Amino acid sequence: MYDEKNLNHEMVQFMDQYGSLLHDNIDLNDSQLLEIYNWMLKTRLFDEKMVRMQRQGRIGTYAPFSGQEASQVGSTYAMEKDDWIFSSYREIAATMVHGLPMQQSILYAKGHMYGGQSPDKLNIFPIQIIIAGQTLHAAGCALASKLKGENDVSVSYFGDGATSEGDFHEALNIASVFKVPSVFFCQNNHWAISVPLHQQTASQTIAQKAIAYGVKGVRVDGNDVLAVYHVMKEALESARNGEGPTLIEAVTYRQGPHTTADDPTKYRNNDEVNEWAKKDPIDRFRTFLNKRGLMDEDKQEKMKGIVNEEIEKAVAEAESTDRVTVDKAFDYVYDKPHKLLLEQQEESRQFLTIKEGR
Ligand SMILES: Cc1ncc(C[n+]2csc(CCOP(=O)(O)OP(=O)(O)O)c2C)c(N)n1
Repeated sequence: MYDEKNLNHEMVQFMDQYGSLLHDNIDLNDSQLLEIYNWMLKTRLFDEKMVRMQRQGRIGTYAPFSGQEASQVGSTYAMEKDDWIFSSYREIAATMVHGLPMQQSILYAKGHMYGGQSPDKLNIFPIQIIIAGQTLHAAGCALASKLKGENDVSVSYFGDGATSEGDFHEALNIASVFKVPSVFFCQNNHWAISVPLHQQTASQTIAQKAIAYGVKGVRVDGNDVLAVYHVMKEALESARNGEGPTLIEAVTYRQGPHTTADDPTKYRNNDEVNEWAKKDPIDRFRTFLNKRGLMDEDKQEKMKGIVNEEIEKAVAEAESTDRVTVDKAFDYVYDKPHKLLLEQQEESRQFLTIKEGR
């Protein structure tokens, strides 16, 4: 018999809320620290731009991730190029750090046919909308890598709401039984649309769910980019060493709405939002860098300018990308052409010709 209240998943922290170091064993050099900050700033400005573009009718419904940059950037920065990402709609920062070009995310938000198509040689699966479905894909990919003797790790990103889904439990179970090289990265942003965390689970933490599956569970301050980087590094190493999966719970907060289609003031109160605003991951890391003499206002403004230019360029490229007709969708189902699909493609071409009166 054990006492649920005595389960101990202390939250790993490297920096306090005021950007002061709690550990002196960070193994990142100055240029890496600045690179991480640059990613956080870039993805925040990108996110804000996307929300404005949605309001202008230039993209479709969009799921903002502001507030979750430390979780996403810190974790992906720890990954190797060959590692796989299986993400949902809110993990744009993670996929960008792993190499997905900005304009690809814009094309996706514009509903472009090729928006969900990862460029060749990028180990990033298309965005998953079915909550928790990607955890199974990651477990399967990790099993395949293990059987083939490859050295990569499959990382699935998902929210706290996903842990209420059967897929999440099945994925953890199978990944654990076969000891596959996988990391399950939960961004506990406290809300699944309008459903608060305490209505998703009666467990004290999400990390402790790992115990039931015989895998390692870690709880980390998801607004502390240094802590996230380090716990992720360890989890990846352990997966690569054949020690099986880790479940990471990154405790963070979604500052904006679930998507641009909902109004969070209808379901959560301002006190909560203001409390979390004080824990903003970018402000915290900037204070840390300031204290180290690595950042000041001038540098910050310069960085912002460069990043904004990059974003505008990506937007212009995405907006000038030609639209394609629906028959092109058949080209990307299988690696090699398939008779039945070719028939359907021909049918769709004929349909388009009739519809457009060609
Ligand atoms: C299987 C399934 N059920 C319901 C939905 C509708 N839905 C879209 S987002 C969402 C909430 C997901 O919350 P969470 O997993 O915490 O991720 P977050 O959006 O906070 O990143 C739901 C229920 C869906 N996409 N898939």
